[in-house]
Amino acid sequence: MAKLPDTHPNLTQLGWTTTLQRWADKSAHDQVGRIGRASRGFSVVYNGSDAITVASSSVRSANDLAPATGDFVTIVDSPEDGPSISGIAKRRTALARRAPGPIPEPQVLAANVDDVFVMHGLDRPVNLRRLERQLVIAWESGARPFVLLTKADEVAHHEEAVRSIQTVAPGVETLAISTVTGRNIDRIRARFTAARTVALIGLSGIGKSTLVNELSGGAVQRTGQVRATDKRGRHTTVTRDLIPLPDGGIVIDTPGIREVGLWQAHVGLAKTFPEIAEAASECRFGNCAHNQEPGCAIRAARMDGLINERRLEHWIQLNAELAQQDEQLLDFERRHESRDRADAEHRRDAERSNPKAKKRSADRRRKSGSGER
Ligand SMILES: Nc1nc2c(ncn2[C@@H]2O[C@H](COP(=O)(O)OP(=O)(O)O)[C@@H](O)[C@H]2O)c(=O)[nH]1
Ligand SMILES: [Mg+2]
Ligand SMILES: [Zn+2]
Repeated sequence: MAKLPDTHPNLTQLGWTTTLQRWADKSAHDQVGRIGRASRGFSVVYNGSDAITVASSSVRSANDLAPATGDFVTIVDSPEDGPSISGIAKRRTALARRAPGPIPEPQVLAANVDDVFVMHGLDRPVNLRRLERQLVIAWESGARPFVLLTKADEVAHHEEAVRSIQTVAPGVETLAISTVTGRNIDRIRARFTAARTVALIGLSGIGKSTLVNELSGGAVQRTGQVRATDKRGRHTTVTRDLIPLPDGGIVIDTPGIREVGLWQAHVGLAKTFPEIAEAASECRFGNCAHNQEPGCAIRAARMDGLINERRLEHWIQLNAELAQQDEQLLDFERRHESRDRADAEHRRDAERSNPKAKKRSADRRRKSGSGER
């Protein structure tokens, strides 16, 4: 696993604030910091002078909140077990997707980010449906999305590509960039003021880590060749890493994600499809299916040519996906409530009768390593 860069930003440069300090002071702690990389057993935390490794499992069992890259945390030092995360501050924003797998749960890709750069390579056709999904999770996070079209040096008509993307991403600033020619890199750099945090998302092989290296003026992230045959990148970046930049600002690099599952993203959906959401809000019936219902504002807008058919179709699908997720969650909660209660009682009983069991299971978790899948 690649090492996190050897920079030592102070707490303010990491985004620590007086509000966070007041939150931290509510409970006993030995250190505070920001998570640079979160893994199941252990996390790397920037504590204002160093990057230290701390156990992250204790909070998970305490309140079932898994630490994520970008989280602000309190840390307690134990002479026996070393440092561990004792608290996670409420997230100002959280970029999350539905975790891959059968269980309906979120996976936080980056916490407390200001901007999300949704990146696509111009060396292949932009997958509009993927772009729309990425924009939904980006808007839902509470951060501000941007679209970056990378490798502008590889195509002749990148301004045309930018214009066509603007119809898919209304209200989202879209830029064609190149780390080869330096195109628009200054404008990107200008976003990184003070402790502003930017997360990069997109498929692997599109130049996320190359941009990080360009911004940080060194080879902090490994980059990979793209296979010529299918234009797929190899996953050179395997963890979500927070990288403080030498001139201020913070970037979070992520491994390429193919599957952009939405997680409870009704707000993000409306912000990604504003023209459709607005029309839908004017339908006579709240549960309008936008087919043959009287007073359907979507149908009216379609007839006036105000709504793009492809976008409407995707919006309907994503809406259905979210509605289905709401159902699934309700159902899941109902079925698991009783089981969770029984599990918790069982755990408490076991720990009461054998206090060492708690420590042993923590040790085991530590030994089982911290690699992220
Ligand atoms: N032509 C061109 N190639 C680039 C550019 N940015 C990155 N690359 C190449 O794209 C490949 C994948 O880059 P990488 O940063 O590892 O992609 P990541 O998987 O998104 O992090 C590498 O071979 C880079 O050299 C660019 O602006 N122009
Ligand atoms: Mg990478
Ligand atoms: Zn309608």
